[in-house]
Amino acid sequence: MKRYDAIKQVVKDLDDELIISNIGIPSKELHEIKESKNNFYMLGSMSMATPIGLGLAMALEKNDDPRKVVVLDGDGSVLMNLGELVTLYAQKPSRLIVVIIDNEAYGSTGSQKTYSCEVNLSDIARSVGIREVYYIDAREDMEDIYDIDMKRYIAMDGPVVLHIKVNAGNSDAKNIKYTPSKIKNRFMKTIREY
Ligand SMILES: Cc1ncc(C[n+]2csc(CCOP(=O)(O)OP(=O)(O)O)c2C)c(N)n1
Repeated sequence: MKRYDAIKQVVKDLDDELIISNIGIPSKELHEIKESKNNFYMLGSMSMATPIGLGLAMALEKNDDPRKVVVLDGDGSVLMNLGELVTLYAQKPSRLIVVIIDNEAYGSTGSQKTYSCEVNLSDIARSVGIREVYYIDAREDMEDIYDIDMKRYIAMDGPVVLHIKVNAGNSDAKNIKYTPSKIKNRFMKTIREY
């Protein structure tokens, strides 16, 4: 499967979880698959989806807000900011699930290859000490076989890293219908609503 189907699998069972999606086409695909006030479409800052999710998860925990945060990140972005895995380990955000959708490419900018074909991002996450690291190879086109049980990962004490290997390729998802400030303000309202 490709990124689009992986996102579909990941979000199908989500309910009140807050979603931070990666820059570029992943955010457009989430917008098309499951538009929601719980989504923060991160438009401008490559490598910042996980750090934003980390800060949010830590704030929720501090405020006794039980909601979980799901980050939809990409291999190129994680590779560009590998230190975020160390920070995840050190901060231990119990309400954070980072889903790395690994297409071995900078998919949003033309699918140039990344080094995730050379290094294993799960191994890197484990090597810094993160305990809950799961790997799914979903590269074959067998969507029904790769039924991703997100409820299982949501129920765990974080940080959880779910690394999903997919085939490269973008859908023709449309542009997000909201301005960046609308996306931010709507999401901030959702955070405060609890
Ligand atoms: C600092 C910086 N470098 C490059 C870009 C251009 N850029 C935007 S998205 C992207 C690819 C992101 O790749 P990945 O995180 O693997 O996600 P994918 O699109 O493959 O799902 C690039 C290179 C940027 N926005 N910021």
